[in-house]
Amino acid sequence: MKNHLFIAVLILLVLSCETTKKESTSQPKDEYPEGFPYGNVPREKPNTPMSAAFNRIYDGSYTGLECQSNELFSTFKYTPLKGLDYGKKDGRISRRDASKVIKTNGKYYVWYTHRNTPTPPNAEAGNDTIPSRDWDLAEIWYATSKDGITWEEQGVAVPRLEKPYPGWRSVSTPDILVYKGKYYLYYQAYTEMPGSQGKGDDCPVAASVSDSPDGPWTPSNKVVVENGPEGTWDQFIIHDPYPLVYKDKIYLYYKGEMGGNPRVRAQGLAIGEDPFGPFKKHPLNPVINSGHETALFPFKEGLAALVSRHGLEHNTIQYAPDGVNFEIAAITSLLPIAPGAHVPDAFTDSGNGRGITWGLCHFRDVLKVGGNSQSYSILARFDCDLSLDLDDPEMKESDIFNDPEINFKFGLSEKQLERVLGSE
Ligand code: AAL
Repeated sequence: MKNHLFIAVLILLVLSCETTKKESTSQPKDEYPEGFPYGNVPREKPNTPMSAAFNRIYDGSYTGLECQSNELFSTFKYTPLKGLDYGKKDGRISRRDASKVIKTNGKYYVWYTHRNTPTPPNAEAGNDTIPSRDWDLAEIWYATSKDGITWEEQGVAVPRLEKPYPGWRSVSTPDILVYKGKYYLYYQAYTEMPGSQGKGDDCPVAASVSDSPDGPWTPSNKVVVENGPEGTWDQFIIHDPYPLVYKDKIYLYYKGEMGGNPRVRAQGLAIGEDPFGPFKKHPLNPVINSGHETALFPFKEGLAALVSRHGLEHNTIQYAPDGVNFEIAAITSLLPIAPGAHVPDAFTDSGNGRGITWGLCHFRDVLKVGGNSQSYSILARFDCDLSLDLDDPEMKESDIFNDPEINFKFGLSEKQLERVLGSE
């Protein structure tokens, strides 16, 4: 009995010390009479003076009070695909820039840039048979899958077109639209070698239509999303066409490059009612100030976007309640490159978008030879929790513990080492 009493007294003493310790570390009462509350981030904005940082949590554009409760925050996990053959893995066969993944006929379908050339890409030596870029002299191929990991390549969907039609040099970077019972593939349609005559990766967008996801595909044989007029932000480049059905129309997002050194990439929006156009570019273009290949998906009444790689707001997930005025909803890392998300409600225009949990992406420059124009790319799968219908706490972890060797692989360049060692 005495022992139990002694233990109880001891516990009470410890607890009272703990409380005293916590109180002693909180703000002095006279500065914040109420003090910023202890515990997780309060659900309601506290009635106390707050810093810009904490005001931002409540009044900013984030869609959650912390990572765990932010439906538009996720980390990303990657899985290699099975079933796709890259030959001798010497840069001659490449797959990249996957479309959105759709499910039909009881299986998943994906379309992508497929290149199979006698040599790897060579920016200086490109010609009628040597590709100047990883996506030059390419076709649109497709594959199907039961589980999104093992894929069966079905072959070509859209080959290079005949001259002089747009896409005779190369067709790449496809995306899919299912609209009024038909299937449409949009793609970058090259009429000259990327990078030729000192130009950039210049191209417009064309499209093809089919009654079936398995084809045959009939080309538009015309440009569907035009380059902008001279002197405008998208005068040379219309990349990464990405159609959704939203507000009863086709909302086709795309990447433009605004020039500059390094180039500034931004995302534009063109809206149409006929899949082969005309598409009217939004007067507020560009609508996203960063990113590169940008996957978007319906979320609640608006649209969300995975904004990766480039720009002031790279590595963010953004949200526009109107599909036009995007704000930062979350900051993340390890975003997929060239994501082709599985977006079950991409074309349903439900007004209550549910979000995404996986898709395909690519890893480029696999040979690590020069830039990505000297090598090849592989497709891979990404998983995440950006869905209102999934609750996967592991995907809400922001703290990534990589094997240190991964970080050491991205060590200082020779030039940096010289600077650091002061021997410059
Ligand atoms: C991709 C996309 C477009 C570019 C090139 C191939 O990531 O942005 O398609 O043209 O790179």
